[in-house]
Amino acid sequence: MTPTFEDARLEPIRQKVESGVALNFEDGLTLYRSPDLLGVGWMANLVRERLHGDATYFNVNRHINPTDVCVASCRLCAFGKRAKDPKAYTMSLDQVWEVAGKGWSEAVTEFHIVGGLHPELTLDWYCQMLRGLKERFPQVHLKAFTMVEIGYLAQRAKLSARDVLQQLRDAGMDSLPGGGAEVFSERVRRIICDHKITGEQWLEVARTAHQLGLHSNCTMLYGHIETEEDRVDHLLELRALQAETNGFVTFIPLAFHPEHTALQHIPKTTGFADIREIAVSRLMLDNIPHIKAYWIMMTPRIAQIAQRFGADDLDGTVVEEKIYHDAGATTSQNLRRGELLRLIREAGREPVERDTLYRPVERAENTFTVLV
Ligand code: V47
Repeated sequence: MTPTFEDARLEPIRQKVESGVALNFEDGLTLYRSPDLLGVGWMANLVRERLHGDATYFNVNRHINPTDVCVASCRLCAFGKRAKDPKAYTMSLDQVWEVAGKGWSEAVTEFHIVGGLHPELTLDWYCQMLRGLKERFPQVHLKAFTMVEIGYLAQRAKLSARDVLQQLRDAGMDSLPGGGAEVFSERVRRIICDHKITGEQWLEVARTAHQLGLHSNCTMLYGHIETEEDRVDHLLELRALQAETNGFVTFIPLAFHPEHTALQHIPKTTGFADIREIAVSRLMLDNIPHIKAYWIMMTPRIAQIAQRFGADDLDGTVVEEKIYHDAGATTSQNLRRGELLRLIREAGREPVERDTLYRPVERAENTFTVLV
């Protein structure tokens, strides 16, 4: 049954959504500005169910952050530290491999590996790290390094991003996470992350990775100094690259957490804004298969509701998350598998455990099989 929307401006958008026509810049702004969250969410849910039915995906993963030493000093970040900071840490290769082994009882299918832009760790060090992980955990998918880390490694090694990606892939990198995209607007980047690669460079590294056959995720950091126009532009840039490469698997909207950052005067996002962001991204990114409600960032409560507003993925068990917790996230550092199942079933969705590339995973005790 089609409801009557409170906001009549949504009607022409509904017609486009129902007939599968891509939404434009103006539509994006209308979706951001309409107070009719239920109307926006109804359309996003339609697209979500068209693509995935009742399935909500999750995975059992572990985050590994080998170092928080970072040359970039981004205002948005509470994680990165200067090398001289007494609180900074850098793991040895043995420590990375040891940390990876903790939590093995849950039989993780993915290591999500990201870290600071360390001025001394070499490309060879990272390749050894990957090879060591593959030797010890051959079944585990290595989703590693943001486009920003790839750009920095290329600059330091005086190689092209393509060469760096190829060396890392040969050493065991299976795909790339979506971080570091922030908002592509130059004006915004100058203020929140002026030492990072530009938006254009982020997209170029992603293009190259996809051309090499590597899949990646993509993100947008919202709720700081960006405008609604900046957000729509960002989503449209991602959609355009996806039309070219088809390499993005999942989009993850990331709410800015201001605590302990240089932007701590900015208020936190609200539940309304977080849910709207999920819905608008589902509607604008019609060619990206999955929209993730990252519970660490949104809280399990909001992530659960997001399953009825466009999201089809809750990420995973995420053992030991650091980036959001350094920025004041109050969520637990991990969710057991059983708790994720409850969040999904209670929302009337069907839990599907997946691997990184969304192949279903079947479990027996502490082992798993990826069904191909
Ligand atoms: O790159 C950093 C953002 C990202 C803050 O690909 C912050 O599956 C909010 O990319 N407040 C890391 N955000 C997280 C990320 C991610 C998470 C889950 C899944 C995937 C995936 C990727 O978090 C960073 C940056 O964009 N970030 N500091 C902060 N204070």
